[in-house]
Amino acid sequence: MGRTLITGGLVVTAADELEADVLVEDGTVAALALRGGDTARSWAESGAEVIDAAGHYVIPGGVDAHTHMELPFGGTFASDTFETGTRAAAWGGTTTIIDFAVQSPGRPVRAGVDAWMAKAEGNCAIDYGFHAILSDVNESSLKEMDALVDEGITSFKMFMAYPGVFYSDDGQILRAMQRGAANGALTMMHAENGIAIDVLVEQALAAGRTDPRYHGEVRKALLESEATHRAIQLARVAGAPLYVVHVSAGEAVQELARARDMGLNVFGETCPQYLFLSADDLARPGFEGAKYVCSTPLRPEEHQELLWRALRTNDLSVVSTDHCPFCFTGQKELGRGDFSKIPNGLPGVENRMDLLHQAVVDGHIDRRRWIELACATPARMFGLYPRKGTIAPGADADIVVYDPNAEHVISAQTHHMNVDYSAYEGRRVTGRARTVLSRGRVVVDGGEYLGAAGHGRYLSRGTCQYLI
Ligand code: DUC
Ligand code: ZN
Ligand code: ZN
Repeated sequence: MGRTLITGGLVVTAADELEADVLVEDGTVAALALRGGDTARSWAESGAEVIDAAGHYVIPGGVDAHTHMELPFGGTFASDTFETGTRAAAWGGTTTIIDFAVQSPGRPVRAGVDAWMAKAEGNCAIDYGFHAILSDVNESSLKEMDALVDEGITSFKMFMAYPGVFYSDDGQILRAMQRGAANGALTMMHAENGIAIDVLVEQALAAGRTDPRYHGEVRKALLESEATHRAIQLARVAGAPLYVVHVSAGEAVQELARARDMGLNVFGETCPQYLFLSADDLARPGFEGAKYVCSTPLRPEEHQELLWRALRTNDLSVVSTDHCPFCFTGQKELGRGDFSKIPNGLPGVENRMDLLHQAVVDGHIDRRRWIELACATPARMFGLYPRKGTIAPGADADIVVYDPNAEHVISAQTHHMNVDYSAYEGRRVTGRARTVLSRGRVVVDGGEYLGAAGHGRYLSRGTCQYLI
């Protein structure tokens, strides 16, 4: 693969901002040299291929720790395959995804992992790893966790929602957390009280409240914060770490903040949709609101400021997408006349880096925090750092030359995700990935896709690197 020199840019990592040149050799970062010195000059004269990054940021590739390619859900399948979804991720400056392999009830966890490995193998444009979803916690699936952790699947998601589908009861959750406390696994939690939500769904439908906006009304913030509180207490009893996914309610953030103030190994993730969209989108006229149905649901706008604050204080420490796209035509439409049948999920894997850069432009976070939330912390949280999530000697050369001044308008007409609408249609943002390298290979450059399905490799992960 040879040598590449990325020169003239501002290198931004979670830790530093340096006017430096980056030397890439055989797919990894060989060295950084402050600009103007003899080292940088000698590299430039050594015949390396040169990428000019003047006027640009040089940042680590994004790490999206929460995606669902090809997920079977809500009577259909998420519309991005591993091929289309990872290609779209690369376009948006994300070079690693961690997707969820699903255990089917009555089947081994391993069978789900094998099935997801087979879907991804040979199809990904960028590197990928897996969490496992536990849908059937029993003696044998608990035993399986140990071997999976040893093999690099070190995080397990459970659901306090969706009775009869993915749901685990408190006893199952406690047992899985106890196992995690012993084997090093990180429990990821969908924290919503699904038993109570199902009662409210039934009542809403019986009263003729069938529109998409009722999806948000029945999935109450209090039922998110109650479940978050319960998950935290169960984790304390088990002595286990906890990572709460897709946090959307200010009340749930308060639960996380209290736990973190106690010094517990409790972490929270939110997603761009909760920062940039709101319950007003769910209430769009006609059936348009279906495009915005996801769980946890979009909240009234006043929650956004609480989420931004928590991202600054680290009570929320990761922004992932929960990319789970369903086309409006033929998929979201399954729920016409019954909001509970609208497949839950939003597209976004291509938009996350730009939306978070917009948050820098808007003054919600600073540049290093952008990289921390989108690259470094997810890599550390899920055992991939410093191979992923930073630019440092020895790291994989997953690098984005990012133009902080490029203005563009997000649209389904121009995005690369395999979905017929954009949740951010018409939104103008400043900043865009110009050149994207995955392990030293240029996969996107100046509006051209140069990657290939099968370039992406499976990542066996270590355990969470935040635990003490
Ligand atoms: N939770 C997720 O994390 N993704 C899709 C749907 C859901 O409920
Ligand atoms: Zn979930
Ligand atoms: Zn998800």
